[in-house]
Amino acid sequence: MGFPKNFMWGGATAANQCEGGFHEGGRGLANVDVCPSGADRGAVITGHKKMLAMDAQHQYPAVEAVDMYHHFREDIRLFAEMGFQVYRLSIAWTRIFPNGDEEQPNEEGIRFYQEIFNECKKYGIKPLVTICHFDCPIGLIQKCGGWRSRDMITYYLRLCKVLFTRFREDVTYWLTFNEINMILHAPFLGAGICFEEGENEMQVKYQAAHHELVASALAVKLAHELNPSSRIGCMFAAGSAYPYSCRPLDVWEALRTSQENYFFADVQARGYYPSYAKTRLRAQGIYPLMEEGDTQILQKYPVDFIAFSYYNSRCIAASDCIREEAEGNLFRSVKNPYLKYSDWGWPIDPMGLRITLNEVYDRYQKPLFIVENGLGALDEPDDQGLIVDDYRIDYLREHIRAMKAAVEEDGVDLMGYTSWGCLDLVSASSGEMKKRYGFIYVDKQDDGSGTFARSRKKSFEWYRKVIASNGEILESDGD
Ligand code: BGP
Repeated sequence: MGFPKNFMWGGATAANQCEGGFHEGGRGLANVDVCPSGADRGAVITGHKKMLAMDAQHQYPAVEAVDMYHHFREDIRLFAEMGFQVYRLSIAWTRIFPNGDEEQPNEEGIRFYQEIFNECKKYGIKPLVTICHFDCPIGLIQKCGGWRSRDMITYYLRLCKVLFTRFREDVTYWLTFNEINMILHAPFLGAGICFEEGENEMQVKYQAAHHELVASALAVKLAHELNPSSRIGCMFAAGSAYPYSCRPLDVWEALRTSQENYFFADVQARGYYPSYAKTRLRAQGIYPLMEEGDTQILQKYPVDFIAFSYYNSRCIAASDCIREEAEGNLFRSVKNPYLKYSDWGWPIDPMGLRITLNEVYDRYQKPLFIVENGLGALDEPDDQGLIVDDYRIDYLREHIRAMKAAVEEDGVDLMGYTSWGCLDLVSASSGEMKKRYGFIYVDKQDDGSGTFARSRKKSFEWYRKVIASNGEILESDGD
């Protein structure tokens, strides 16, 4: 049986992590530009260190990133060579509205994305566009404090309207917010929020979440009005929460963690706040302000499909159980003794992808799309200058096998798969270049050196065969 014929294979990037050209084409400054690499990054992305401009003491990796702004033709040609049928990219908000609150968009920014879509079309690649991937204009952070303000809904919808109208013929698949649940873990990155001394952070985060959820529902409405054939999805960072043991307290804690993670998609897919969230928020004294009509908006405009990133599962223990911690996709959890770990300490759990796919599909019964998955690793060229990334091939192969089992044996309705960082780009959590995910190596190093030259890693040819065989050929040559 295998993958359905119309299954979409491809790769994913985000504007701030690959484009660079931060001051070109009339682009304005965004939160993502002022997130430095190094020790302060954590405090900045979590909203605990206010940095709304660049200073001389820090390095800002998004400024140049991997210069896709000037290399996109070459990059898309390479994607086409691998046989991509879909390319997930995001729009840099400040290319379209440099300050965020202009009445008219910046035509140069629109032209840039039009050229990208033209290139994709040339090769028959469908764009899957994230409207907002960790991206908020500094102008709006200064004006209204980012998504803590309800005014953001207006500015966001202004962006959506321009995108849905101007790219009506080019884009069918849209995602409203990347990893919307990241508001809870990296609120400056996810929502442009800087906390004030002594304020109730949970209240601010859930207020911002409410604004994004309403904005997301209104974007669904607008997309369908402007183009009834468009399909619009939510996107959250997934990864099942396993109980550390079968002790009921551990099982309970895992369930609670999992509900916290599903909260956003629950609202976006089902159209209402789940009762566990309402009750628990109230119990903590958190009351997000809602306007009349919000409930109806959420209810009337659920998403068409559910997209998610999957890097790893998480292992959860009750708080009275002290265990060794593991790293993960901005989430921490306890170390799972049954799993291997990446160079960055992230668990590697292909079976967890099958579990997650089943869990998400059971919960929502809507088509799913895996829009991020991959291995961040140190890539060292061999004597011939080739990156022999068998570890990446192993990781992806096992995850694709798990995905295949979910489709073939469990009946999960899966639209496609875009592996993360199909060409090397800046890491979101650490700001490093040396944490590489790509099939395409980019000569750009953490000290800022490098020519931006692109070259094919061993995984490039492997993925080409995977796509050409619609996921049937998964072994690499010589295995
Ligand atoms: C997700 C983000 C991506 C990406 C990925 C890998 O959280 O949506 O932007 O970066 O994780 O994470 P990292 O870059 O931290 O390795």
